[in-house]
Amino acid sequence: MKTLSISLLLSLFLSFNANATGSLEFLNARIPEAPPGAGVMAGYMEISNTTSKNIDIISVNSQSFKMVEMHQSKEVDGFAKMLPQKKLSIPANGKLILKSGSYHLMLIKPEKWFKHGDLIKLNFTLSNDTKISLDVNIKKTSSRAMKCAAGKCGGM
Ligand SMILES: [Cu+2]
Repeated sequence: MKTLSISLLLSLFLSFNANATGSLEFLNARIPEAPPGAGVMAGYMEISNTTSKNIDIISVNSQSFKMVEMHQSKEVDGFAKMLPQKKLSIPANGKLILKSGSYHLMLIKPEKWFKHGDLIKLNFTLSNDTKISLDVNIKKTSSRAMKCAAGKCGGM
């Protein structure tokens, strides 16, 4: 039963440490502010895997949004498209960067208008049965970045 108690301890530890969990580390997480009434917002961040095993993010949700999807922006036949992803894979001892024109979180139907300085809690479920909560700031940004946040720009 030694394994069990260690994983219990680990999950206690995880629940108090949003940013450094001993498995995934989140850097520079931000959600660009969108105009009032915008139906979607985007989440960007750098996710590092500090373990020697690949880790997948298998779902993301937030109380502040109706739905959170994992997307990849890609040019298909000359058009910028967003392809829904079933998971985001972070390689062992590697990282995945969520940014405009690439992988990102698509935050769908905000419950209200969120503006600069607001804090959004994102809940990640990982392939290793771990859950991580992360507080992410809404950040004011340029109009181009805002368009990108709404998925209306190509690769950048
Ligand atoms: Cu998207």
